[in-house]
Amino acid sequence: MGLLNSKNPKVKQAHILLLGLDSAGKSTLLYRLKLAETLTTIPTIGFNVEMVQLVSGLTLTVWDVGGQEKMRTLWDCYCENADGLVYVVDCSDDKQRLEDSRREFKHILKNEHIKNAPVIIFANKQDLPGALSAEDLTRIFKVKKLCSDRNWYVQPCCALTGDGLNDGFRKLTEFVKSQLKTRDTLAFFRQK
Ligand SMILES: Nc1nc2c(ncn2[C@@H]2O[C@H](COP(=O)(O)OP(=O)(O)OP(=O)(O)O)[C@@H](O)[C@H]2O)c(=O)[nH]1
Ligand SMILES: [Mg+2]
Repeated sequence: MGLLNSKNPKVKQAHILLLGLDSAGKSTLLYRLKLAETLTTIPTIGFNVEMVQLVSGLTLTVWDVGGQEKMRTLWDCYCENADGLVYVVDCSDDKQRLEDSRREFKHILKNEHIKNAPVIIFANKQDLPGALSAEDLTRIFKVKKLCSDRNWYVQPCCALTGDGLNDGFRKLTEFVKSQLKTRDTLAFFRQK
């Protein structure tokens, strides 16, 4: 993956929360990004945490939290310290599941800890016939309205092949760096 590089000296750290319904493709995406391999996943009970180094100089600690219904009630507990949210949607899901995903997305955006945190939505499983496009997902999820208080981007992808992942994480890096810069500047002036 073009973004991966373990030798960049100007490393900054960021915590990223990776959410989405069960079977959206979160763990597949995470391991594709980290290892450039497609791993056979099993449903995540609890969470996976992985560090991923990007060429941009940013090291991401990615928290991949299980998306099954009973686990979604715990998502809020993972928001503290998150510098960015990556939300994965299975674009081949039926209407009801897409509505469930939209509802959960709307809910998590209200969490105080990630109030202004940037959001990347991965419109996943674009390889499947009839998959919802990134444009339609943006419209159906009302992303423009829900994310009016933060930086956001909707990236079509296929986590199985890795298509679209670099572009989405490049955008995330851009947003997170700008967020961290603002935070550093504020902290500097508070110390004065
Ligand atoms: N066709 C297709 N299948 C995918 C893609 N991404 C993931 N999958 C498949 O979707 C299934 C679920 O993927 P996971 O990565 O385990 O999903 P998850 O979001 O981590 O699910 P939980 O851990 O239960 O929350 C697996 O069979 C993956 O191989 C994709 O882009 N295209
Ligand atoms: Mg998983």
